[in-house]
Amino acid sequence: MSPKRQRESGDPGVSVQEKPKSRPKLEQPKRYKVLLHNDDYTPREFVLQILIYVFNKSEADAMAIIRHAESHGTAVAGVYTFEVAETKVAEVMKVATEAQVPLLCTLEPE
Ligand code: TYC
Repeated sequence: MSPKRQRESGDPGVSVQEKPKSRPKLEQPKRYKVLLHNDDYTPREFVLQILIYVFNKSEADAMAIIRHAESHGTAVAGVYTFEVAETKVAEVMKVATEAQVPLLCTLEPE
């Protein structure tokens, strides 16, 4: 006998899951700031290219971030989920190491 016919005949053999009244509350994933640390040796042009190509900033936004890092010591290059933030940090540290500049990039919870 098909499940449909069983239900029509009042046979409780097939149970139908009731729709939940409300969705379970899903936590928003924690976000992390990726910080660029100022130093006296990394060329501005190098930091500018990183902000444009790794963090997808416009040239004007990138320059504002550089100025912020230079006057405050650090600046937020972007805010991401942990995995994305970690990947950005690794990318920056890789190109900085390859270019032999002391640029430091870290992450911290938002
Ligand atoms: N202060 C560096 C210079 O004058 C440029 C720079 C900016 C380096 C921001 C790092 O996070 C940084 N060449």
